[in-house]
Amino acid sequence: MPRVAQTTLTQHILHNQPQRFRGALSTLITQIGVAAKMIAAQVRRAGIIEVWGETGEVNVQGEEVQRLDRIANDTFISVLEQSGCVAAMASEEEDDWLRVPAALAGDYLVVFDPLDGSSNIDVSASIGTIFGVYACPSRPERLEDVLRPGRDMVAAGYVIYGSSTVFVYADGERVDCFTLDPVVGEFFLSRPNLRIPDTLAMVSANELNEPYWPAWTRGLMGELKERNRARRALTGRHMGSLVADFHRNLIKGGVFLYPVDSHNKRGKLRLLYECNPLAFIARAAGGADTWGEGSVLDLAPEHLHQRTGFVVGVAEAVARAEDWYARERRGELAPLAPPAAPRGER
Ligand code: P6P
Repeated sequence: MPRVAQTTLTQHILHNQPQRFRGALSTLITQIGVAAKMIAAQVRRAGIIEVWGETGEVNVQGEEVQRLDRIANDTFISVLEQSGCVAAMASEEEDDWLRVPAALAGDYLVVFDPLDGSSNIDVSASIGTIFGVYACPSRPERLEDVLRPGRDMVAAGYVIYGSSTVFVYADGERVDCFTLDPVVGEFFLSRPNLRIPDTLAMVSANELNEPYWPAWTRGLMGELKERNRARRALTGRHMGSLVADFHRNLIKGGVFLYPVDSHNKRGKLRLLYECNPLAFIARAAGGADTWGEGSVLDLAPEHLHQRTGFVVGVAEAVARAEDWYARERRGELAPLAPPAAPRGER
C-alpha cells in the first residue's frame, strides 16, 4: 500500500522551523508556496492559453522576455508584496530592486529568478523558480542594503515545474522537498531532510562550450571522463535548465558546472538569485559549491545582476574542481591552442 503523504508544507514549516524564525519566516515560505502553485497552473497550461512565445521585450540580461517569464515575475511580486513579510525584493526580470510600500512592508528581503530556463517552455521541458531570503534588521534604503553576500541568507529554495511540481527549501540546517498534489492543491512532504549522495554519479555541463572553457575546466572534465575508462562510473545529464539539472544532481549525486569562459567572461549564471540560493541548498544537503577558489556565498555582490562561474553538487567533485583551478592559477596547465584558421584561409 503506497504511503500517503501526510504533512503539508505549512504544517512542516510550523513543526520544524527553528524557534527563532517561527512566525514571519514561516508565513513567508508558505506564501512563496502559494506563488509557486499559481505559476505552476500557468506553466501547466502554457500550450493551451496563449503564454508561449515572447513578449517582444528584452530584459536587463539582454534576453527575450517570454510571456510566462512576465506572468511568473508579476505573480511573485504581487504575492510577496501582499504577504506582509517582505521589505524589499530583487528579480532577474527587474532592472532595479523593488521596495515594498511601508504599509505592507515586513522584515525580509527576497531575491528571485521567477522562471529560470524559460527557453525550455516551448518544448515542455522542466523549468523552475529560484529564491533566496535574507532577514532585514532595518528597511532597505539603498541598493547596498540589497547587495548582501549569500552567507547572510536565512532560507533559500526553488520550485521545479517538471513531471510533477516540486517545492524545495532549506533553512541552513536541512533541506526538505514537497510535491504538489494538483487535485488537493497542496504541497505534501515527499523527501524530508534531503541529503546529496557522497558518491558522484553524473555530470551536468554544456560540453559544446568546451572551445571557450579555461584549462582547469578541460582538465577536470578529462579527469571525470577518465573515471569511466575502466567501468561506466559516471554519466552525463544536462538539460540546459539550471533548476532541473540541480534538482536531479541533488537527488542522484551529481555536479553541475558553468565556468567563466572566453564567451561568458564574467560567467553566465547570476550570483544573487541563481547561484547563491542553490549553493545554500547544496551545502545544507551536505554538498558544496565553488566559483574556483571558494564558495559563491562568500562573494560580496557589486551589482544586482552580477554573474559568476559556478560549480555545485557532490562535495568531492567540487573539491576536484578547486584543485584543477589552483593548478591553472599556479601556471601548471597548458592554455588551449588557438583555433585553427577556417579551411581555405591557410
Ligand atoms: P547555455 C537558462 O537560460 C540558464 O540560465 C540556465 O537555466 C542554464 O543552466 C543555462 O542558462 C544554460 O546556458 O549557455 O548552456 O545555453
